Amino acid sequence: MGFDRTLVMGIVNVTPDSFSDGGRWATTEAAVQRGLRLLAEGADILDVGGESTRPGADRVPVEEELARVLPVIEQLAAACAGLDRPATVSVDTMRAAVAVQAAQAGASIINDVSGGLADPNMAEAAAQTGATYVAMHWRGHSNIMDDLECYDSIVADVRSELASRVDALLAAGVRRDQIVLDPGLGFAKAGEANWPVLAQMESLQSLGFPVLIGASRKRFLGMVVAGPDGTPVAPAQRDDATAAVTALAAAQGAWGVRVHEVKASVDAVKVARAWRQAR
Ligand code: PMM
Repeated sequence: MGFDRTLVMGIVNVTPDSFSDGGRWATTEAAVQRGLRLLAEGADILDVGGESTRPGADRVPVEEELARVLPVIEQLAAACAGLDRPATVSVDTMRAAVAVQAAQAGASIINDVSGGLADPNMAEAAAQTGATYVAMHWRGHSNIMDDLECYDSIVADVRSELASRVDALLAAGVRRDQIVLDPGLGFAKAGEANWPVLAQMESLQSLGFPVLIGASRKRFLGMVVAGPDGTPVAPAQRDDATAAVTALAAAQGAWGVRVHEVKASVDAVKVARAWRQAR
């Protein structure tokens, strides 16, 4: 997709247990309605996921994941095609089989939080579909990721681990122009550790690929806007902080931001664009 401004990816979690909106859009109909609402608010991409990656989550059987995402993708892809502006659907999955079937159902982006590490067939699936492929920084599944937070230098380590993923993807036949990188905020990264990754985004951008940022409602944002007693605010009260990250990420030239509430981020992108153009 075009890159003259930061794209806003709206989250459509078809899951009963995601950390910030679990259960709210768990049926096909509710998820489709949610996606249509986000499109009306200006989303460029609808990211449909059927497996929660919240810390501690267990895996969902593949049949269950397919049953959750495919009908939603089909309907939302049709809705995108009927718009008078470009918009598209992505599938948030770590499974090659789900990625391939989602692409057949109309998804044009594969958003893999494991960067190809969770499923040995994923790189080949990405190559075969030709879809845009988001490779996120990841060290292990949600049930163990809190134990994998050991870094020499978090910014340099994320960059070099993603560079290795890029090498593996290219070797499997994925084209360079398919690849988008994501530092994986909150994934094997606790609280404060996320800030240097965000603030030094240019380190990741220097690999030469578009960068997607997924800060929306994450705990480190809840901590930064916490009240005097230091208790993080609840996920649904982190949207203003999320929009602030969108503005900063867009000003820094991020390819996209993945967010729960689209409207504020669409406006934040416009602000950042006007700001950049006036420089
Ligand atoms: N975060 C979550 C899920 N999918 N995908 C990408 N590319 N980047 C992210 O940071 C990311 C993701 C977890 O958040 P959610 O449970 O609110 O969807």
